[in-house]
Amino acid sequence: NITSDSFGHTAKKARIEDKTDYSRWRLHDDESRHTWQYLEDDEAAKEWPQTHADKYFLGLPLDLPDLPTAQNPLDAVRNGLTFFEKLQLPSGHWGCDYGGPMFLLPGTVISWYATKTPIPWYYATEIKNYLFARAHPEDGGWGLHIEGETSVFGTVLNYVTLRLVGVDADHPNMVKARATIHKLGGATHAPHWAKFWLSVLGVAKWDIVNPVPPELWLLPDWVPIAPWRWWIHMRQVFLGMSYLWSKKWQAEETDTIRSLRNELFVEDWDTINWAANRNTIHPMDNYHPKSMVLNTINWLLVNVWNPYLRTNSLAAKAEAWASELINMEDLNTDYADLAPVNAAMNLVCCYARDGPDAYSVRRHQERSHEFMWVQQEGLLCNGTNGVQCWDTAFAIQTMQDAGLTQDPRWRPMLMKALEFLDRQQMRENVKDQAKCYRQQRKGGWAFSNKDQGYAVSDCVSEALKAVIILQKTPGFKTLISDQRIFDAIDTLLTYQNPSGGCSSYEPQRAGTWMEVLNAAEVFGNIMVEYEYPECTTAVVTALSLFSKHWPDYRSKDIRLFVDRAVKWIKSAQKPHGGWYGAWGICFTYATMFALESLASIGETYETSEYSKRGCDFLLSKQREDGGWSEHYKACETSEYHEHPSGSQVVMTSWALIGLMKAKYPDVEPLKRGVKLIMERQQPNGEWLQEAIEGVFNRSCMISYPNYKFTFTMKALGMFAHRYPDEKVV
Ligand code: LAN
Repeated sequence: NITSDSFGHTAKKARIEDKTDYSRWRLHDDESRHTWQYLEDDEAAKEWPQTHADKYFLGLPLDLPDLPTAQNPLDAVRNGLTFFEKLQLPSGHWGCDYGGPMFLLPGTVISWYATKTPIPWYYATEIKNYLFARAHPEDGGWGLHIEGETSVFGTVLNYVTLRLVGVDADHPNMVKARATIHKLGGATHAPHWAKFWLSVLGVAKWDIVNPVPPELWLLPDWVPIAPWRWWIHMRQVFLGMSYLWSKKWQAEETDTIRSLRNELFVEDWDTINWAANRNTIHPMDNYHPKSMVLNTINWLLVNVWNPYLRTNSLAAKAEAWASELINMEDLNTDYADLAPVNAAMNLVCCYARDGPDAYSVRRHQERSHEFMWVQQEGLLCNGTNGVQCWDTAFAIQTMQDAGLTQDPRWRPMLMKALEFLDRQQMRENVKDQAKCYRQQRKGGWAFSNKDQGYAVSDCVSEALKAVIILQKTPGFKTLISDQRIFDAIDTLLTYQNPSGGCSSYEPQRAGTWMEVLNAAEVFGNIMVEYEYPECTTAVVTALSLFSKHWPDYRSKDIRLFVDRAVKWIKSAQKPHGGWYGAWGICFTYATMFALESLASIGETYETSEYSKRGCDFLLSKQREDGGWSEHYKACETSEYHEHPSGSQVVMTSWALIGLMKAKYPDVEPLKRGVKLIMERQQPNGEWLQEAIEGVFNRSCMISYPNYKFTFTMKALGMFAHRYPDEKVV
């Protein structure tokens, strides 16, 4: 029955309902490959009951009994763990909604539509519900991320998404959103990536897209701007984009696409001068205006290179090499791909290249479901295929900080977590690593899971620390041999930059001047790797912990590495005493890490000027109620901003952890923070979701829902451990 599919294109009207029955959703955990299943069949639903985790993620009542009121911080940790334990998934890890960015679901839905990937009515329905719930009440628009102000990027792409899944153009919410799009100047004012997706759909013409020439992939490796030197996310996005741009590939025209041409523009579609609008952009979307250099290059590409110099055979050669690189990315990840952005593009590339019935297309389609997540508002697209290794590593470390790893009460939970990390370690480098420009990864861990397979300096470090902690705790098996731990160390030691600092996926391959080629407009700092206090600290602390247990293995390399890394940390301190955070909001997050780095070489509040200034910075931001409350604006502006809604538990925990790492001597401010965290704990042991926690590329926020458990418990646990006799309540 074709009417039950949304994207067969033969169906007249796709099925879409008011809502789905939330008691039918189940999260399927296949060794950390997450897919949400909707059990329409009553028998099947009875045989597979909802777990606490399912209900929690879906926002359904858990009906858990109240726990005895915590009398001290350690009791609060135990209560928190009693709750958090229920969220551990069958394969041993923790997962969660990893939403926030508002451009991921559109990319995925457009890629499904363009490749005629059917989606069931319950997907269409909950995508609609999620986007309606997230539209800004005043203007019906969407921003770059869930807390961001309305932008053309967010509003155009999410409007298109709603129309594709079957929402009528005359639905009141759509009328309102459309008015906002028109007020902002229409879709001609959208940034590069939106123009790209609209052209793939055929809602815009390719002439409106600034050039994405695959020929760049043909540049010899020594050329300073060669794409292999770019930040991995940018070059993987550029890859698929360049292939489709070169082909000027377009989806089959449908009624909806024809209608969108009339809905999204202020001008009459047939009269739009596409090429003249390549650089049109609304100020709201122009976080990183294009450089003069890039504008000049684009002009030359459009007016000289493309019409006069670009031969068919050169284009074909470039497309062929791009296609091979796409293939390598797909095969190295079993079509999971680095993140949902390049996964969506690669799906369309495979469809264009291999045809609708190809295995490559089918496998992409299957794996795209692993990015989807259902929560109380509806269905969204996660930033990656999950947070598995990352959040599990923090959960384990929290137990250590609270001194609870030996408590038999938590043994089964921790054992399962350790077994998970054991199975998720990447035992080999990727095939033909050098050819596809990949970084060594043997012995490492990914942020999500080993299917995705990209080692990240801090993900390797946090997981390694977690493994060492448990394997050195009496009562735990040694699952990961010394040799496998040495493999992780060898890989970690490749991550240092000449400055001493560490970046994320790879050491830097070019200078930050490459940012002049940043064409995305909506993001900052995307073109190359930077050094990050977060990543640098994670590596420093992992190496230090390792050296305590294996003092002889590469001891000189490690000493040198740590020494240079901490020197870099010092050099990155801002005049106000804090550090800028790239992956969490913002100064509070990074200052916590930097203080830990300093402490790892014995520099603390009383012995080090750097540490003292870091602590003073944090203390100067403590609020009346004892908490901290940095706002995401800090990431955009590089200046501390207070959150208008007041103290946040995660932020408060980060500040407390930093202060305690630095051995800040006065217990009073710490007690006030601890008290706030304890007061916010619910009778069943949980903490409620507050403001968004994470960030990338300076402008886009992303949710880390498990932080309200792992970091709160870490702060409370550390406090309990250090001040066992202090009375807080
Ligand atoms: C992530 C998620 C995890 C994050 C940490 C481990 C927390 C960080 O310390 C290092 C960088 C890393 C791995 C990271 C990099 C960028 C990611 C993958 C993300 C923020 C999640 C989503 C984001 C990705 C770039 C989203 C797609 C957007 C593009 C601009 C391509």
